[in-house]
Amino acid sequence: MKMLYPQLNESRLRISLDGIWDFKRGGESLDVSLLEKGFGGTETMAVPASYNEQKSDKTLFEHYGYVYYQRKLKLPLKALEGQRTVLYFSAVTHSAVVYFNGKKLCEHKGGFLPFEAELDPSQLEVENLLTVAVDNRVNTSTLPVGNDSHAMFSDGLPDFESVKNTSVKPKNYPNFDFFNYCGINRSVYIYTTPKEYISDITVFGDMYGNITAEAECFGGMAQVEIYDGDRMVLKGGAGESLKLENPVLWEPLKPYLYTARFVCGDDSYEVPFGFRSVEVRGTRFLINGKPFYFKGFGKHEDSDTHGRGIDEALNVKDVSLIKWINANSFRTSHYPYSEEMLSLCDREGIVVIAETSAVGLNGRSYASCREHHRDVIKDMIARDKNHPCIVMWSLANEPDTECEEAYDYFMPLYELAHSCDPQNRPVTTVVCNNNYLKDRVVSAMDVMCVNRYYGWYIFGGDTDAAAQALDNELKYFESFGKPIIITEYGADAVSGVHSVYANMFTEEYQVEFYKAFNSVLDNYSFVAGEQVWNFADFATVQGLMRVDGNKKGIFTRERRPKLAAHYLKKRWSEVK
Ligand code: GCB
Repeated sequence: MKMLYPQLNESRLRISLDGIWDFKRGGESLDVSLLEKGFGGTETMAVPASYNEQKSDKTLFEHYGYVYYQRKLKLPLKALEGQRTVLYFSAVTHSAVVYFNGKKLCEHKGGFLPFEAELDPSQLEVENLLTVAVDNRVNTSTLPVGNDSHAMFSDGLPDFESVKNTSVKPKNYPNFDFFNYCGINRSVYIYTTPKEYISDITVFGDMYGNITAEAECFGGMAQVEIYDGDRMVLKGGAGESLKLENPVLWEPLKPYLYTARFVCGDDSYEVPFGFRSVEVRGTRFLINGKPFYFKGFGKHEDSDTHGRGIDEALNVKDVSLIKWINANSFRTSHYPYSEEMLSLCDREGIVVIAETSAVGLNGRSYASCREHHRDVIKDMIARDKNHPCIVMWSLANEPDTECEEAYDYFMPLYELAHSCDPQNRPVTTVVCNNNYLKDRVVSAMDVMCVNRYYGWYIFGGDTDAAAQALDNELKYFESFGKPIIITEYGADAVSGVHSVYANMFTEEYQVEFYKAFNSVLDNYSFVAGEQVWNFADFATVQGLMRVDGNKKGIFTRERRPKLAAHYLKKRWSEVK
């Protein structure tokens, strides 16, 4: 779905619908009457944010199935007269059914990308009712992927079925390691455009000053003006070839942005953009013709109370910590992050690998996810194609790439991503197979992205064995003649737990683990980056492997540094 982020400017109005909405818990089937008629006796719920932790209530925390949001809204009908009026959701997790004044407006599957629907002027009243049903269930056809049940310890239990049928409540079994925070996680807007309007924009520059500036404009031809600050430096028809002599380049940690202003009839829209080129040449990842070494993190959108809801102050804080620790990049593990975060990274010069929500894919989900996976790739690239901060697309995290279907599943997606991206950025799939010799996908990607947990899940507590295992694996991957990025490696460290023996779960072990890994990485010139797992501690499902969440953070969930933060800060001030 092509759409532009709602913008307030001289041609467009933008009305925020964020705030406290009415809320009602539902069950496993959709109750259409709640959407048609609205509901009374309601709970309050903040939008945007996940609903799970907004109340001190375990049943809401663990809710399974639908919830309903509603709000009344008064609209300035005079101001909307003659305009196109659109309702825009930045992200509803994982799927939404939207009604406006009792009539179905739209529905959307996928919890991390925007969707919108035009409001019919004849349907607009001064006082309107907006109702939204949100489903948090994950299964083998959703991204991220869910399982039907937990087989693990129930196998072989003689009376398992009777316990299951009587006491086990229906719940999600995520096939991914982050808490399934759901709800209206990002902002909701009503915006207007003139009737003749710009529906899509492509704009970027390369390191030589060539500009691609195109606009889809209903009912006319668009013009484009390029600004350096307040100064107009170029002007032409959208789609014409434009070139700026000696542009200031967008560089990692030294960003420079120009603005492209598109005009079509009465409509206008501005996009900040940068001049930068990305290329994979041999074993190097080049940004603006120079080798770039990724230093940074896999992250999450995760925080106390907000859950996975957008938190702009936290985004600013995280970027400042990324700079404090001398890193330069992160991956949007394991789903597309908010547009606000990407715009921030454009401004701050943080390099981003943008990932889809395809996490937890296995042979079973390949058949049921294919079409949705294609939609997510198309929609993510349509939304994010202009951002200079994004230098690579990741199709998935840790799918089963040993199984027979894997190659035939991923290669069409790889081609699709390339064909959707006007900048033709490199495309990867992040893998983590136990037997790397059997991987059918990673070496076919532009960059090999590998997650590795030697010293934790394999050879836990033994950094010498971990280093040797990593060394063996890197020798194997070196033969492909492509760059490799270690996109995850890490050890849980419970903040405040120390030991002179550097045992697992202590802050000391986390440091020893990174020292061992990094000493191996430093021996291989085809290693194009190290992104540690994870930036900060984060919430997960309960389980034997998790101590109140995943503690592989270099920072705590509150963003306080662990010992390893000081070690990495020093290393990253010295390395490459
Ligand atoms: C992984 C996953 C990540 C997990 C991490 C871990 O391989 O990609 O989602 O959180 O391992 O800590 O187990």
